[in-house]
Amino acid sequence: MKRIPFLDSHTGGEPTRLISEGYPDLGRGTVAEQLNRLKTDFDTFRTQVLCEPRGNDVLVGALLVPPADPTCQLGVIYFNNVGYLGMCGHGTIGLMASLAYQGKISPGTYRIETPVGVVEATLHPAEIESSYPNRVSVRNVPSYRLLEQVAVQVDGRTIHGDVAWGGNWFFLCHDHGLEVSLQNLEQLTDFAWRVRAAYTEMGITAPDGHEIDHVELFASTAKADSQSFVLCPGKAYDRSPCGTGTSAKLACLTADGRLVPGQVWRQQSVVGSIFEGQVQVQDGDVIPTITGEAWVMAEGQLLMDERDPFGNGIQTQ
Ligand code: PYC
Repeated sequence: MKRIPFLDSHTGGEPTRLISEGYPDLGRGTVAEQLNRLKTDFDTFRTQVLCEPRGNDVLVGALLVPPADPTCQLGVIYFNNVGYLGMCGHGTIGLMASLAYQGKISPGTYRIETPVGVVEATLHPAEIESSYPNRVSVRNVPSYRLLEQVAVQVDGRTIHGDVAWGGNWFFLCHDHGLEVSLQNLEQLTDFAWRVRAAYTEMGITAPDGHEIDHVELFASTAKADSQSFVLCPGKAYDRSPCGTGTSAKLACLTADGRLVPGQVWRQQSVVGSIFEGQVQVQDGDVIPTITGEAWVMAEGQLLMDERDPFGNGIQTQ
C-alpha cells in the first residue's frame, strides 16, 4: 500500500490540499519544467490525489517542489480536477498557513517559484500567540488586461467582458444581469459556462493560444468594493474571492484609472469571504498583492491500494 501524506486547509472557504512528499520524480529543472514532466508523464498522480473518491471537484492541489531559482525558498505546482493552474492566490495563502501549522516556516517573507513566475508570500504573525499564523499577503506576478469589453452573444443577448491575466486567464463580466448569491449558484454556473463556450467559439484566447478558462461575474455589495462569482476551469466555483482573479480585476481597475497604487480594494466571494488587494506599479508593470486567511482542517495519509478500481480517480470531464 502506497501512502501519501496530505494536509488540507481552506482559504475563505476554498480548499487546498498540500502534498510535500510521496510524489513522482520530476527532475531538478525549473518549476515550469517540473510541471511539464508531471503533466506529460505522471498526470495520474493528479487524478489520484485530487479527483473523487479521494478528493473532489472543488479541491486545488499544491505540490511543494524544490525551486530552481536560487533566490526562492519554495517551489509549488497547483492543480485541479481537470488540469494545472499557473498560479493560485488562495492556494498560496493555504500553503503558507499549512507550512506554518506544520512548524516549517515562521512569520516573514518567502519567495516562491511557480510555473508562471516568482511570487512573494508574507506570513504575518499570529494575533493569538498560541495559534499558528494564518494571515498571508501574496505579491503576485505582474497582471494586465489583454482585451477590453469584448462583446459576446449568450442567450440571444450581448454581454461584455475584459480578458485579463492575474497568474491565470480570466474573462471579467459585469453586465450579466444575474444575482450573485449562494441561492443562485446553478444559474451562475450554467451562465458562466455558456459565456466561456461562446467566447472560446469566437476564437478568444491568450496570446499563446491558452484558453481563457476562468469566468468572473461581478456585482456590487454593501460589504466590500465588489462581489464576484468565479467559475474555475473544471466547472467548480471558487469559494474564495480568487487571488489570481482579484489580481486580474485590480489590473483592469488600474488600467481604467479607478485604482491607484496603494489603494485597498476589498473583493468579496459568493460565499462572503473577503480578500484585500492593492497594486504597486513598477517599470510600467501592475503588481497586485492579495491578503487573506487560511485555516487547516484535515491531515493524514492518502492510501493507494493497487486493487482499487477507482484508485486513479473518477474524471468527469
Ligand atoms: O485563488 O487564484 C486563486 C484560485 C484560482 C483557482 C481557484 N482559486
